[in-house]
Amino acid sequence: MSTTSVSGDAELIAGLPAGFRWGVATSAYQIEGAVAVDGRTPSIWDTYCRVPGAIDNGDTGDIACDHYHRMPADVALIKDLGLDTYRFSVAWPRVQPRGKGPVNPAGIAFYDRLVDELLVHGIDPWVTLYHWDLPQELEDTGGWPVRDTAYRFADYSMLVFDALSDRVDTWTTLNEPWCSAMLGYAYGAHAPGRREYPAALAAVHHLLLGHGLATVRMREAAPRKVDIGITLNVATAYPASSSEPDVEAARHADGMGRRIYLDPLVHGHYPADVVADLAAEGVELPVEDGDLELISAPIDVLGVNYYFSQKFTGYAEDGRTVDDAGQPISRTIPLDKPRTAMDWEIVPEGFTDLLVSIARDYPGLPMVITENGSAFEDHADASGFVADTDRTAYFTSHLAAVAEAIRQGADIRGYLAWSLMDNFEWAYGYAKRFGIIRVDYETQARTPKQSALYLKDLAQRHRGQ
Ligand code: IFM
Repeated sequence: MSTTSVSGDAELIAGLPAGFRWGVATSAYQIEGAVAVDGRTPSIWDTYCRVPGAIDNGDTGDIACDHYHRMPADVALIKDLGLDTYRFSVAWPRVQPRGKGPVNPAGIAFYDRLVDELLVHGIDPWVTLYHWDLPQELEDTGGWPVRDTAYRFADYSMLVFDALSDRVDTWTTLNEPWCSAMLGYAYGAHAPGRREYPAALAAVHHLLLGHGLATVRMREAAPRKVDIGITLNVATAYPASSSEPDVEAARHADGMGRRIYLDPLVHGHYPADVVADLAAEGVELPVEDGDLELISAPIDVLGVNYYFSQKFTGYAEDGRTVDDAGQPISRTIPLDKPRTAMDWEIVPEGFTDLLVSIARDYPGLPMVITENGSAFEDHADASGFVADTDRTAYFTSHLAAVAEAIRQGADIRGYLAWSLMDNFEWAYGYAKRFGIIRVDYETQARTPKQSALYLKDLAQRHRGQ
């Protein structure tokens, strides 16, 4: 494990290159609300939120932060924080209801206004095309485990690209395909709540195929130079010891979490060890001729979302190294670090190690941190202000980790904090708060937290240096 040598804000700022982006990120279902407005149809998340027990407290995204109706004021908040980039996602069922047919004029008009509002304030819009809100009708015909969904995604992407690419410079196809595939189809923890391991692996491939199809079509249609990429949630998998089972367990975790995405995207093939692991489980990726050429179409930027890293062991608690099915054990054990309210360990050195390893294994690929942040138990004072020293410290240590990775040679061009404001944290509902701006869900009042003022100050000082 590397140690982070950048300490102190001045040193941290000095370690970030000129032109480094400072921004914030959100996603459509987590903030917009207005789920039945202007022709939007249900997504898999609208459906999943109705499953009893699926979401803490029975919460839904029906209203969320009501951003759909408060968008200009929210953009003004970003402007007040002096941030230069806003990464948001487009709701597929808003723009293309039921996942087929022509663009919905009222739906795309919202994003059209949002882009204009951002540009008026000098903020760069960064569009994510898919942040998990698959139109329900496409799940009804099989969802991501079905190949056709990749083609539907490319068609939808072009509707958005045609409408906004005259003004939007940076495009992310998918946010965190691991979550869509594994949480959605293997573990049943996210919409659509399925627990079908082979289907989840088919989803991995079709998500990547959708990315490739959309990337190629957008590139061909681009009216000018635009940056196109994908965002992955990735982490460092540390072996618990140098014993063979522990090293194997970490290799397996790294393969399933990181290399199964990055190798086809950058090198044009799935990792041989991962393919062998899957074969041992009786699973084959549904690759057809030409798929890997599409998936490895060149990208301009890799979005990295980082929250925590983990340690892996190849031993079960009783010391066995295989499970009842004869498969090798790979399970996490604590690193013994402090934790956030998500119960995620705080491992900034894992961030440095991750970024340096990506730079080493996939050279020539510029990176932007498209999400990084933390949930803590916030306590607001009477005015709504939260003195979130814990979240602020998380930002300091993780920005220092980024600066350290840059010092070690990684090409990292920006940092977008997750998230602009408290929002719907998927299966946790509104119980977990990641925002740098507090949202009072009773009144929808927004109040910048201490961490927001901290990031504002850092960005300002970095620009002024
Ligand atoms: O809220 C999510 C986001 O939608 C995707 N990345 C991780 C965040 C925190 O869990």
